[in-house]
Order: sequence, then C-alpha cells, then structure tokens
Amino acid sequence: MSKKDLYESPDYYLLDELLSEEHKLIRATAREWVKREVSPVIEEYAQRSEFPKHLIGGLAEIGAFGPTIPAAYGGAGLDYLAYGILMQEIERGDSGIRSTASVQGSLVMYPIYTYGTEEQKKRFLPQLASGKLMGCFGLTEPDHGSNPGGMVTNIREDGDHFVLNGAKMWISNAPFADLAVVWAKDESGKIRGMIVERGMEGFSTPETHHKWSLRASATGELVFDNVRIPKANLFPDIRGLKGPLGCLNQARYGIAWGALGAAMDCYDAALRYSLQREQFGKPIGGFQLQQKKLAEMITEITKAQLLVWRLGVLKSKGRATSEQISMAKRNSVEVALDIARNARQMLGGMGITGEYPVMRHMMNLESVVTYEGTHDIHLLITGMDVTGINAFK
Ligand code: TGC
Ligand code: FAD
Repeated sequence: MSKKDLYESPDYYLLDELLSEEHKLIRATAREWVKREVSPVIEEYAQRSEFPKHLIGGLAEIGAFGPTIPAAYGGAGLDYLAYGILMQEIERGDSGIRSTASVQGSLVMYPIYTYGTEEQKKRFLPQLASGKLMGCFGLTEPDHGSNPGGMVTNIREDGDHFVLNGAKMWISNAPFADLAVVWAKDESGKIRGMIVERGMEGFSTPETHHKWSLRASATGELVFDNVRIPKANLFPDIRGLKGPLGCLNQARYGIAWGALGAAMDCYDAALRYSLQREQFGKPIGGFQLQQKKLAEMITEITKAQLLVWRLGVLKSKGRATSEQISMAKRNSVEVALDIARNARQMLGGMGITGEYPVMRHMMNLESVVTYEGTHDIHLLITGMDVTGINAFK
C-alpha cells in the first residue's frame, strides 16, 4: 500500500532514558529504513505470498545480519540491546522480514561463529553479514517439532565425507537459501551440526505453499538424498541437542523484542484510528469500551518493554538464562497476539483489509507463537525451572 507510515513508538514509562545515543541512532536508522522500504510494499508482497528479496541488501546495511558478531567477521559487534532494538523495528514492519534477519543472524551466523572452524568462519561469515549469501536452519522434521531430540535425519561416515539422509520441514528462507545449517544424528546417535551448500547433489528445497501466516516470508523443506558433505563442513566439537538449542536462545531473544514491535504497530494504528473514526457523533476513542482496550494495550506493552530491556541488559552481560529468554518470548508473543486481535476489532470492517497492517500482524503472529518453541513448550520450560520437575515427558 502506498499509505504514509505514520508510526510512532509508545514510551509510556520513558524507557528511552535507559538507551544510549548509539541505541537511539540504530533505532532511528532502522525505523527510517522500514518506513521507506518495507511499509510501502509489504502488504502487496504478503497478499501475493512472496518474499521481497530486494530488501536483503537494505537489511544488511542496517546491520540486521549478525549484529552481535564481531566486526572482524563482518558483523556489527553490537550489544544485545542493539540487536533487540533492530529486531523490534524490523518486526514492526513485518514478522516475516524479521524472520529472515533472525534466521540469518541467530540461526546461521551464530552457530558458524560459535561452533565453526576458523576456516568456516572466514569463508562464510562476511558473505552472510553482507547478504551476498543467505542461509537457513534445519532442525524441525515432519515427525519431530517440539521434540527435536527424536530427529531421524542422519549422517554416516564415508572416507573424507559424511553422507546425509532425511528431511526437514517448515524451514524459513529454505527456498532461496545458498546454504543450510543442518542438524542430524551420527552413527552413534549423537546430534551433529553441519553446513549444507546449495548445489550439493541430492539436496533440494521445495517451497511450502498456501500459508495464511508469514506470507511475505519464504518457507520450505530441506530434502537430503545421499548428500555427500565434506568433513570440512561439519562443526567439529559440538554434540547433542544443546548445539541447536543454543542457537534458539539467540533467536528467541530477538523474537521477544520483535513481537513487541508488531504489538506497538497495532496499538499505534488502533489509537490513531480511534481518534479519527466517528460513530454516534464522536470519536470511537471517546467510548469507555474502546478506551479499556487501549489502556490495556499500553499497559501490557509497557510491562513487556521493561521485561525485554532488563533481559537485554542481562544478556549483554552474559547473565541471561535460557529460561528467562523463554519467559520473554512467550510473554511478548502473547501480548502481541492479544493486542493484534483487539486492534483488529477496534478498526471494525477496515481491520480486515490491507489498508492497515493489523490483520497481517495478527496472522503473522500465529506462526511466531508456534515457531522457536510453541507457547505451551515455553510455559513448560518455566514450569520446570520453578518446580524442578520435567513435565514434557
Ligand atoms: P533436554 O534433555 O532438556 O536438553 C538436552 C540438552 O540441551 C540442553 N539445553 C539447552 N542448551 C542451550 N539452550 C537451551 N535453551 C537448552 N535447553 C536444553 C540441556 O542442558 C541438555 O544438555 P546436555 O549437556 O545435558 O546434553 O532436551 P529435551 O529433549 O527434553 O527437550 C527440551 C525442550 C522440549 C525444551 C526442547 O527440545 C525444545 O526447546 N523444543 C522446542 C523446539 C524448538 O524450539 N524448535 C525450533 C526450531 S527452529 C525455528 O522454529 C526457527 S523459526 C525462525 C524464524 O523464522 O524466525
Ligand atoms: P508439535 O510439536 O507437533 O506440537 C503440536 C502441539 O502439541 C503444540 O500446541 C505443542 O505445544 C503441543 N505439544 C507438543 N509437545 C507437548 C508437550 N510435551 N506437552 C504439552 N503440549 C505439547 N523450524 C526450523 O527448524 N527452522 C525454521 O526455520 C523454522 N521456521 C518455521 C517457520 C514457520 C512459518 C513455522 C510455522 C514453523 C517453523 N519452524 C522452523 C518449525 C517450528 O519450530 C515448529 O513448527 C514448532 O517447533 C512446533 O513443532 P510442530 O509444528 O511439529 O508441532
């Protein structure tokens, strides 16, 4: 849509005072880019169910790919507050575009940086940071989603190669990715991570169609039919589920900030609409029932802003636990979904159209509440943390 993007972020508790000038500059740059490049086109791409590939260069320029990766490997070397702010601004535009950035930075660059050899880092990280190469992350399988430890995708050793067989499902960026970070079991049943490159024989990435959610993000499968992976493409030392789950901590952290961006955009749209739209001779924002919705939205946004800010401070100091990250991911997405649904109602019939971003956010958030650990999985992680009792199995 060509409608002007008038977004202003709510800051009810003056949290801007907790940000540095550098953080504010990063936010202003990202916001300006989203207003200029994303908002004018995103509705059309979502309606057509197409990923706007031309945005990749801009995402790289604003530092969205691997913001915390050191500059020596092409990253921006920023702290976790900066990373969160970037994800928030991008998801304010669209969750699908944030997905692309999350996957590239947290699920592809992070494991290569953390588990990879020096050669892998030098070969891939600078190209991923600049968007010249795009990656995806293959953990979920058709029969193993919440329980990735049950995966059946496997490798067997064959001289200086491993032979990879199996399939991954629901993989963001898969249809166009140049490489995939893939998790598979070795002959002793241990989970190993590796880099699979497009063009390797037996590797294909069929696209998943007919989604009602994240329509501006490309989703696909990863199919491995006797793919020969050079041993140099394996992460040498990491073994077990903690490998992929360590990456998920990074991405879940970004989503905790990102989903709030979608919530703030819905609130902003609903507030503005409520002051302009008149029924029964006055703006609908003058009716108590509509004010209740707005008051609850800004209250929940403010609480969640405080939560992710504190989490960012802890994460920058290396003190955030994965359980704290789970709590924030779950809370932000729940808050965002509630706000999107209420904002949609406040817009009446207009709320179901692409004239406003609200219904697109609402539908996107149905994926965000499911991927990176479902709402219920994160609740069980908190439950286990406070009781010490595992209720998963
Ligand atoms: P469990 O026995 O609890 O743990 C196995 C090993 O992993 C360690 N661990 C973690 N390490 C780092 N970070 C975490 N968050 C960790 N959670 C557990 C744990 O200490 C243990 O280590 P060790 O040394 O003892 O071996 O594992 P479990 O099989 O019982 O499963 C636990 C459970 C259910 C919480 C976990 O499997 C889970 O989180 N499931 C959800 C799966 C999930 O989130 N999938 C996401 C796929 S990727 C995706 O959705 C990308 S969307 C991207 C986008 O488009 O934005
Ligand atoms: P299931 O695991 O089958 O869960 C179904 C329901 O059962 C859920 O409500 C769940 O909460 C519940 N449940 C499961 N176990 C328990 C339990 N122990 N106790 C109580 N309830 C339980 N994966 C990747 O690897 N890479 C990606 O890039 C990626 N991108 C995605 C993009 C999109 C658009 C979507 C929708 C998914 C993506 N995923 C990706 C997969 C995503 O992580 C999984 O969908 C998610 O982890 C849930 O797995 P599942 O869909 O198999 O659901």
